[in-house]
Amino acid sequence: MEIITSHQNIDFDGLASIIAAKKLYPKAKCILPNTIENNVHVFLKKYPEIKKKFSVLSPGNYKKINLLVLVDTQESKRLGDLSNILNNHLLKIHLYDHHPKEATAIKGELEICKNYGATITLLVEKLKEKNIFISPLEATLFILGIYEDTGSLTFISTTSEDI
Ligand SMILES: [Mn+2]
Repeated sequence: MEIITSHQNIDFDGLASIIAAKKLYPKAKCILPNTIENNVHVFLKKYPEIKKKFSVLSPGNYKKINLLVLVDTQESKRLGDLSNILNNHLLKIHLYDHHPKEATAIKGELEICKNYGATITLLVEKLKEKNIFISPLEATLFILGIYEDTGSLTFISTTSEDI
């Protein structure tokens, strides 16, 4: 089983990045962390078509996971209970993240990490490279991720790519 997930207390960049990564990994199941920021919760209530893209993963199925696509974090301590799957030596990990790499970072077979203002910016780059269609609602969610993580393009971490 392939899964795509993000950090606990998921924010709009995490949510947007999961939805974008699903377009690169169509067979993977999207998994929400068990804690969600309130504004993301409100968004998911308002847009059930996004909410329905997510599956529920029970700990009983952790052993079946052979690919973890992790977006907007590289830290096992931000995964909560799901960090247990990292003990599986056969697990492959693909990372997409914009945070500076810490010594404690998870190692991935594939690491797409750039110091952009938001992770969704680097995933949108990938979607554009592959000419993958982005719907108006997806574009709205993606821009929410960029706006939240860059303080509406005002934070010093904002890059021209985010704009
Ligand atoms: Mn982020």
